[in-house]
Amino acid sequence: MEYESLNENVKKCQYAVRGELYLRASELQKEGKKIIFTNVGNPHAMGQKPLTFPRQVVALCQAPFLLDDPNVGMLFPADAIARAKHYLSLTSGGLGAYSDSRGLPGVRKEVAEFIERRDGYPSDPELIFLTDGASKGVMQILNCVIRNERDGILVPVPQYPLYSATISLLGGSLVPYYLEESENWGLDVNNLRQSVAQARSQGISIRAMVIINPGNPTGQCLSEANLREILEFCHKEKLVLLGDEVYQQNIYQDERPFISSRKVLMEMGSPFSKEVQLVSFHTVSKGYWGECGQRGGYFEMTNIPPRSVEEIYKVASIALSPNVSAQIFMGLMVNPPKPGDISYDQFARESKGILESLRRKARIMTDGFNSCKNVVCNFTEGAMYSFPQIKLPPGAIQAAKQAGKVPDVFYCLKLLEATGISTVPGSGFGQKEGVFHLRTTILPAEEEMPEIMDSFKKFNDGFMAQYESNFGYSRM
Ligand code: DCS
Repeated sequence: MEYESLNENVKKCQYAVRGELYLRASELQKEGKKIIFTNVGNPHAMGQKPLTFPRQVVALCQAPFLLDDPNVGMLFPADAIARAKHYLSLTSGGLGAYSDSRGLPGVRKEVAEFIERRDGYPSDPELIFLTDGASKGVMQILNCVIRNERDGILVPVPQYPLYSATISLLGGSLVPYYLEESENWGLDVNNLRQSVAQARSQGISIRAMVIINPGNPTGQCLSEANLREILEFCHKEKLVLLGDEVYQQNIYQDERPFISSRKVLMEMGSPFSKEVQLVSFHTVSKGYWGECGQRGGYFEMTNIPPRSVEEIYKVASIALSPNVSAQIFMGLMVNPPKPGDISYDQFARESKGILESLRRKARIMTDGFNSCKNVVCNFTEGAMYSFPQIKLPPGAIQAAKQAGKVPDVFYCLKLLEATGISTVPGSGFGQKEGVFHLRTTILPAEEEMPEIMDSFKKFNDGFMAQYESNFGYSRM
């Protein structure tokens, strides 16, 4: 496998979340420097404790002999024991056996029931596939859609690089549509139309459109009206809508609660509800679960023709089976303890504690960034990130050029060296020309937050003073 002979798509593909900044941070950590990793939305790595109930259930499923121990009731609550028995009964030989390639039918039924409760419209378990994290689902679907480099996928910019990386890996074309920073990262359908017209003039046929709601890295929550416009657009242009809804539990304001694309689609009625093809993604990695390492996810298909569903099933079969323990996490996520259950109070206390802390941290971060010189930041309405714009003085851009670095990479490297804060440069998510950002997660421990923001401010304001001149700024 000589480097020269590798698949060119592999060489082209970039994934900034684990890019140059991450590598440098890992090096510094090895040298003994304290690093605050805010580059990945990985809550447990930042100290978040697992929710007790799901871990009890999965522990029992992993060690079923405990269920035969006469003392099991002293260690585990009765509802966790009952739930472990329930999930084991859904498997064909416990966690060590492959499941159906689409996932355990019993868990897919629980997911369908969750979707129905959430949206008020029935969902069909046959159209739900369980996956190893949402990432695998996105890759499977893009793999089915992209035929060649003339197939375009509309992707929001800034976007989460899973999309750009997978599209390059599969040899398709990413067609960007820009989110409006001055409109709180809203989506303007006129921008979409422009992007489509431009791509078509270059011979690209647009096949699908991605929305990330709530947004990564931008944190915005799409309004119902906006989702309607998007669905109408997909209907008119005959695009499959890929609704990345992995942050649906991560909402930090009350004006725009999460609303699923599917609910809006169903409410639009015929012909939209019967014709728009939609695939929605979810995961156990986010929300107040944050179980990234378990690798559990699902996608649900709406209006995808049965023959295409069959083909997607065939492709899923090549990987045999998604992780079975992760499927159980998914079952638990969509069917958590209910009021009156023995474990309910603890579960509610733990999950509420995590979400409330995230909400406070979103505020502390945004306010912290906005108090810094030449930094402006929209409030994190949802998801797990803050995405401040850094108005770099010409002197800094010049210095970056001399160092052979993209300006935001230069800034983030300096920040890392000075403070140990490891971020992702905005260019990794796609940027308008001449505008610079960085992304941090809002995940560091709440008690460490004021110190982190102080240290950021000290670095930033010093950096600006060092490079400032009177020639204007990078901001358009
Ligand atoms: N979609 C979005 C928008 C994401 O942000 C992520 C993960 C995923 C899908 C995939 O998650 P799972 O495969 O774990 O279900 N977000 C990455 C990020 O930006 N930081 O951490 C991981």
